[in-house]
Amino acid sequence: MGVILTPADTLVQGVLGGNRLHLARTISRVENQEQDAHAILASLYPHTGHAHIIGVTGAPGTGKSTLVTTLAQSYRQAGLTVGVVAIDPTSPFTGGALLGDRVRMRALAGDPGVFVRSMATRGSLGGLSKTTGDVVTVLDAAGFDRIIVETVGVGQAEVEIASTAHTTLVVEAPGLGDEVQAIKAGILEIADILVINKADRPGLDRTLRALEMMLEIERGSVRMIRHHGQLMRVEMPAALADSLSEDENRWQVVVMKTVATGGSGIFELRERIEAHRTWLLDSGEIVVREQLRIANTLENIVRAELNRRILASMPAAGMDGVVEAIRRRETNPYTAAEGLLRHVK
Ligand SMILES: Nc1nc2c(ncn2[C@@H]2O[C@H](COP(=O)(O)OP(=O)(O)O)[C@@H](O)[C@H]2O)c(=O)[nH]1
Ligand SMILES: [Mg+2]
Repeated sequence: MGVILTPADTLVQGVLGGNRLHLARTISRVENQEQDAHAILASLYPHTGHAHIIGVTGAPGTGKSTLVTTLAQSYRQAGLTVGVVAIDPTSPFTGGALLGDRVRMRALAGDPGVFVRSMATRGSLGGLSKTTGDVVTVLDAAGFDRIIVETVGVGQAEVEIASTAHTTLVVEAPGLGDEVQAIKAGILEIADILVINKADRPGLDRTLRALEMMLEIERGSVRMIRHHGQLMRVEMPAALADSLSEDENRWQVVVMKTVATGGSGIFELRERIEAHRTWLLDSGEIVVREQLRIANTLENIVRAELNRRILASMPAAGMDGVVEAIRRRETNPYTAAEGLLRHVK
């Protein structure tokens, strides 16, 4: 409709040359999965691998967007450039938390060393949008030193962020009470740093104790055992616990306290993130994380492409016909699936 699209080559050159308008357009094109999106990403890919990617996840309202904003400002003070990707589930009532994020992150506007992109998950509950990894690729190619990805932690999403980021922050807030107790064990597996934000709020000590106890259990100095059906906390002799967690090369997950609105604890948090980055590089663990990231990316691309091909090769009413045939027991889902796959080119 009279819209002249910027050629892909121009966009790629623009992104690599630091043109913000071209960067924004490229991200839109990637996000909307336009036809030339893969070609653009393929051209940008050789220029990636520079950024350190920081995932920030946690329940809604824990102050993640505020924390990301303050953290980005802190990185700017240290002379580093920052790309931010904020992902929020779309709310059918307010049109999404995007508006709130934009307001929250307004403090970052006007700084050429920062680029903020808000994305909606379009229906799915929290988690990563399908194209989050691609947007990170674009920002990485654009040369940002740190890329911060904010996601709402809803079950599986927490695990997804860990395979996208180099360093994962899990954010809690005091006063969530039972919620802290209910944190799934999985969260400790993905957290490189635990953050209690809103440390100015009542209930800090209780939250801190709950998280530290979970960490102790993880470290092995405390064991939970079942005795006559009751869960009991048993302290191991310090020497035994020490010998079990003697491994000096292991990263120690700690709990950090922050007040994102006032800025306290932010410098220490930044230092801890940087310490994790240094540990990843020195220990060689960075290779493992990169392999995980790449395998995840590859799998997503293959799955999306297969999906597209299956849909494209299916006759318009094909699926309905097959479903009906299965309902009448003329065939079964297993044989029918084989048949559908045979048409995929
Ligand atoms: N008291 C206090 N409020 C905070 C703090 N950090 C964020 N908030 C407030 O908590 C609310 C939710 O923050 P937001 O960053 O949108 O949380 P998100 O949903 O996790 O992204 C906002 O009103 C913030 O101003 C903090 O450290 N202390
Ligand atoms: Mg938010």
